[in-house]
Amino acid sequence: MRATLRRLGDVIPLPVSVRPEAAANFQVSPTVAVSADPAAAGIAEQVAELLRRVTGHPVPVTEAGGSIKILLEGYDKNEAYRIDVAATGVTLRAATEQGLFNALQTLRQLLPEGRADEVVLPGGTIEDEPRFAYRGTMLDLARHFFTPDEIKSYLDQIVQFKINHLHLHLSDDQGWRLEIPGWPRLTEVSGGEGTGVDGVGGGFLTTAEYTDLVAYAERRFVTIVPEIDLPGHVNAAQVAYPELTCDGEQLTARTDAEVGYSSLCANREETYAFVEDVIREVAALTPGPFLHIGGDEAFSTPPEDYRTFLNRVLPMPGKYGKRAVGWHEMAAVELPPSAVPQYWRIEPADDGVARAARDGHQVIMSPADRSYLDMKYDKDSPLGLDWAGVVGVERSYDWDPADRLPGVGEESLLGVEAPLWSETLRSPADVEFMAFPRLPAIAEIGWTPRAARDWASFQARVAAFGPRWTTQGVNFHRSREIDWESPEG
Ligand code: TNX
Repeated sequence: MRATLRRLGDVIPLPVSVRPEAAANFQVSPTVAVSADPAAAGIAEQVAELLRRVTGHPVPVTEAGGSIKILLEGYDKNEAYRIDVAATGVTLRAATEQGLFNALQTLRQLLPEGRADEVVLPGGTIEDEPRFAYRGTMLDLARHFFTPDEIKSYLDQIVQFKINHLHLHLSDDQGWRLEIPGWPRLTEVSGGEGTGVDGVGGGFLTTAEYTDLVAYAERRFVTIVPEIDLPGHVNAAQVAYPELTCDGEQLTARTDAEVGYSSLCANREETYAFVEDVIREVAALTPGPFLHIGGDEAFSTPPEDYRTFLNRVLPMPGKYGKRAVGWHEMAAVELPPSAVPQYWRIEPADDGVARAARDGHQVIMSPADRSYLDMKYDKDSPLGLDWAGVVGVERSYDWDPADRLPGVGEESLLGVEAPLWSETLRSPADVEFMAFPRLPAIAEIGWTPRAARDWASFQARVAAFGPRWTTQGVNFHRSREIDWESPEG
């Protein structure tokens, strides 16, 4: 089949600078080869593999002489890259492998997704770098567990949009999803079958599986951000260890979707011994800089106890070499300097987050009425919740994190994250349905300069992903807000 030639700027997220040059289109010939600096051999092999898949040509990787060149040079910024497409060849340049990996994602979108008889890359130059360092999404493994292979497959999907952080919500009232050395009952009792919402599903990651997953993510330049939700959302932990309640009573397992009824006991030393063990073990298993301690919806923790608890616990990630991230309720106390509040509510202002920003804290922006991937698209959505309203594709795109909260401007933002809670989800296809096409919208908000963003342009570019996702076998919501392209070929 003859694939349609894409335009140089038909990429999500939209690159910072796109200079097309029609006379410079590059025809990928049967003798195409990839040449790379030895230090970029890994990326070169991935570029070659991409071209093999699309063209069917052998595409060898050589040290010199190939018409596709991969160079580790120029740019001092970690994630920046440049692509030059000329009639005679293509060059990918970046100072780091991560920058080259970003270039590879752009290149992939400029090519057809499936096999094509004639493959032409649009001529010209792309220069690109992200607006924010943190562009994330979150999977809730507690309400519904997803296996390591399912998480890896989601990782492979999200990196296409230059998402570089995957936050894993690993514990909640229903289940505990990460093995913790010294506390075996957490996963033996609260990680098994039937511990998902409505008693559906269950499971947990062994430390070996988690380590393997983190390494898999690292090879794709994705930082895993593990979350242990404290001091609320802890019923699963307390069922496994009754000594984590205030009076030692044996609680019963719960698989309903209520929130706010459980709490650790702020006035018992056992609480802090447990929490410190968990934070130390999770920190030891996690190479990335962040450790998320939750802090949300602690409705059954008296406010004074909440502050006591956080004042004891917030320094712990730092003690084990990590930056504490927490849902923005944690801004009720004075935060350690490196701590990052994550705003998740729908209100137009928040005093705690504004104060944290004024004190120099970086903030992650995840307003539920814009960035929550678990909200229904519209009232007819078969999956999802609607407590923050319905969130269509335009609604998820057409906002800006730098004017979401008074006192929290561009310079206070670490970035954006799109959380996906899994109360109503049962399968990877459900995850994909909720994430696509809204996650690409959030990815573009996190990457593309604000002034360059435009809903009509996004609408047109995301339309090409209909056939792409179909070819990839990835589910998505065929939103009527998008005029989806017909299948490739
Ligand atoms: C609120 S967002 C929660 C979660 C729920 C979610 C559902 C947040 C920090 N807490 O416990 O799963 O709403 O949208």
